[in-house]
Amino acid sequence: MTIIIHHLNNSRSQRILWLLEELNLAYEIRQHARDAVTNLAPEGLLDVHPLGKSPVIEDDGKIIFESGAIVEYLCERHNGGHLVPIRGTEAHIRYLEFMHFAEGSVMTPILLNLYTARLGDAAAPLHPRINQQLESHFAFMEPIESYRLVCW
Ligand SMILES: N[C@@H](CCC(=O)N[C@@H](CS)C(=O)NCC(=O)O)C(=O)O
Repeated sequence: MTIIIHHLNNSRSQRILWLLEELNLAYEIRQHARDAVTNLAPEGLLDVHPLGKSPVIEDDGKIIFESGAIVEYLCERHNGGHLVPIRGTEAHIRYLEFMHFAEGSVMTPILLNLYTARLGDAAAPLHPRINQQLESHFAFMEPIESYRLVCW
């Protein structure tokens, strides 16, 4: 059965499109366009999930939300085992760390940066801390040779 992905432009849904391509799966895109003024998702997404957020997929009668959960589900259900390190290995620990790092850590300064940009000068006192956090998180994500040797 074809997987349906509810895709919102400029969103985390891009992660799921990438994975669907990596796994060579058949899928259908239901496009949802951000409002040109508010940049928010259209109300139609509320018909798919109560939070009205993307990504959401439909597969085999199931509706699945939350990008990290969708990634794990697709790998487990649709032959993505080669992308998931074996449990109990160092590589699997790194996999878990970065699976949660995306939403649990790095997204906080990214979103603070986006939202405070709308406040203009009122947000100026917050910028040094937000910038420092953005820099440290992105530097951390860069592949460091010694770290890679230990992990992969
Ligand atoms: N933690 C969720 C976040 C979902 C989320 O916030 N999606 C954003 C796009 S990246 C969205 O739909 N925003 C539209 C809105 O809030 O109106 C995930 O990883 O799927």
